[in-house]
Amino acid sequence: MTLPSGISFDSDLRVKLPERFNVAMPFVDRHVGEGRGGKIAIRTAAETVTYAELAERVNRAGNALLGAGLAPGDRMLMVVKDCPAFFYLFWGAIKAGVVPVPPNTLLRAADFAYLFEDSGCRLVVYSSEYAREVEPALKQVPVKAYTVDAFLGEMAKASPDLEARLAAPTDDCFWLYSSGSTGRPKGAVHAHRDMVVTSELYGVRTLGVREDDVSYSAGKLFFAYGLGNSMTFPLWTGSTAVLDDRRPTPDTVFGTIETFKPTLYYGAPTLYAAQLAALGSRERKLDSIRACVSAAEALPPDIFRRWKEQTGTVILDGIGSTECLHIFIGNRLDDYRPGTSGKPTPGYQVKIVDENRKPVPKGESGRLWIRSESAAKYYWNKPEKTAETMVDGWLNTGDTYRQDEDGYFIYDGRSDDMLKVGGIWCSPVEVENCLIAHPAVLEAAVVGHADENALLKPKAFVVLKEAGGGSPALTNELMALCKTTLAPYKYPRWVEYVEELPKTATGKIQRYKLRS
Ligand code: 3UK
Repeated sequence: MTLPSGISFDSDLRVKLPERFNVAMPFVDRHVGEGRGGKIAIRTAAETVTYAELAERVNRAGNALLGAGLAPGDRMLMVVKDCPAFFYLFWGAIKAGVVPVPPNTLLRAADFAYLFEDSGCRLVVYSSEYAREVEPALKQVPVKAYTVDAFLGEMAKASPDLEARLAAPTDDCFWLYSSGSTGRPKGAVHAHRDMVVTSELYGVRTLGVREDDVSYSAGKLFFAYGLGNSMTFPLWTGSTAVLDDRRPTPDTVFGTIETFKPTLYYGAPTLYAAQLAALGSRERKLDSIRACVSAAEALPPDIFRRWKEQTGTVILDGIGSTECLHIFIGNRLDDYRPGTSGKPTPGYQVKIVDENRKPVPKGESGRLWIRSESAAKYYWNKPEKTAETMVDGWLNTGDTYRQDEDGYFIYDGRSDDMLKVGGIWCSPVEVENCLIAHPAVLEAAVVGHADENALLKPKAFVVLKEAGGGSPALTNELMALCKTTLAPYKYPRWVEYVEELPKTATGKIQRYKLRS
């Protein structure tokens, strides 16, 4: 399909956009005019939504937001499961000039309260499934709020016509929150052009997404990964997205694939490993899929090999981030190497540098920096973090990488202590703080430990107040404490009782000494 009118990429793959612009126009509005009004944009187990219906509901949503008193530039926090209303809210906000902020839906009340405050949002819209955590947060930080069902009611009363509010391509458009090892999540502020860049340079030109594709992502829409996979790439190409709001398990994922026959499937290593285990006991029909993608953590080459053996399909590993918005180094169907993240996405500049920010000789390990037109502009309210991470147009990924002799990029781990658990960030400090809240615990250190699939999960080293008190019963108690206090995926899968923790002279825990 040709690029939307007024949009082009030059020979260096820099994007050219109209000076006054609203990104909802190429993603949502243009399809009706281009003859795709009757085409299905979204499929779920409960409904289908055509491009014409989508465009109208986006307008109604934008009008309902303005009707609720929001003004251009105001933030709207949307704690919404994977369902068509996610699209209406996100694009309706953007078209009306309101800034949508979709956080991780798995957070707890205290996290939500922080986000309400930090974002200064004027409205919260939430799926009723999350009421248990969102409503207590709303009591703590009062903000006007609707459930998604109530908002759909407002949309029904609103006008189906909405003039797009024009902006510059580099004006603030939407935010995504990203976490760090200490401190609170940071709102990464993205501009209108960023989704155009990722959809064309990774979606179309790297992965080859096209109009007849059906995309299904196990990674949810609130991740930058799922947001691209299930929403921006399908809308950019006028193709179809399949949404499923259930927690992904091998059963739900295989069931969805068999029912909706996607051509593109997007997962993460932990899920691929669980799917492989489940394939051992039951055959599944997966032949609609022409490409699988993996991101969020490194894909062990053994999972690549077994998946290819059992399904005949390759898994294309790629590294992306909330800050870069989507995959900036990735494998491709016509050029892949298992055990690597592949090569830079066309149009993305990449450098591996030492601690003085000087490029390292090829083959040596160093810190990975990226320069691209899809990078977040800044972190909301966090000038020091912005200055640390975003320097002269380059973005510090926090990852350690090296290049092999053929130019493929090999992941060497994080440069900080952060863990990816099932593809989602987990701060060791947060888990340690939870463990320390137990009356028997003096100190704790949490690190990543490889499970049977070579994927990292949290492991806790615990010093007790009274020596010799470690028991299986206490271990169960500590695990249960973490499961109920934190987002449940963060609980330590192993607890080891030790006499003391390795520390620096200044008392900082040396987590790297505990990794094995
Ligand atoms: C790690 C990987 C090795 C890496 C993401 C695709 O994961 C995404 O965004 P996040 O902000 O995390 C970013 C960090 O996760 N990582 C991601 N993918 C890989 N490490 N191999 C990989 N393939 O530490 C990176 O800095 O949650 C993934 C698309 C959009 C995304 N936002």
